[in-house]
Amino acid sequence: MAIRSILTIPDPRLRLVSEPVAPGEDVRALVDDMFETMYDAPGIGLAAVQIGVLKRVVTVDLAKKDEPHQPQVFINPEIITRSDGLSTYEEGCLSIPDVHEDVDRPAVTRVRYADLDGKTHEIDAEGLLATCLQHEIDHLNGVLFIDHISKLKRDRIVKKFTKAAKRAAAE
Ligand code: GNR
Ligand code: NI
Repeated sequence: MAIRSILTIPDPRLRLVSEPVAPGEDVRALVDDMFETMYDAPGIGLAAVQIGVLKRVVTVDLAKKDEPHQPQVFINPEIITRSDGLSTYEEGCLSIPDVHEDVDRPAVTRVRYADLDGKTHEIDAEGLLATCLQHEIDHLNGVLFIDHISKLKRDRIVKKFTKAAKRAAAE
């Protein structure tokens, strides 16, 4: 197990589409590293691409700080249906540190995914789980939460991180 470093914008890998996990492929070691990295950060969700692994693997834990861990793993997750009704959450992303913006997304989604044993499941996600899974599935498709806010705000955020990365590279 290891804490892995988390990619931040404007790393171009965050814009790539992740590959499906093959039937029978063992991703337990990857999932262990993802939980360790996510709990250390800390975050409520993580997509494998955020640690530079382009596989369709997501970890989630929505437990509060004082509660026991509730680790959830979603392999090859797909949104099957979305509600018409939207809900708004203030989102953040470990790949865009210290930026928080309101995002509207479908309030309820039906999600199909495989577990670590390769068994397929379907769940109706609502509330924070629905938002978090949509945020993570976006990552698997190279989409970031800032793509759901105004272009003006997005451009400002990207510019700030691009400048900071250039300054860091020049040192
Ligand atoms: O830790 C996280 N919090 C969060 C809050 C609102 C909506 C989505 C998230 S996911 C984020 C961790 C992350 O970047 N996952 O990709
Ligand atoms: Ni994120």
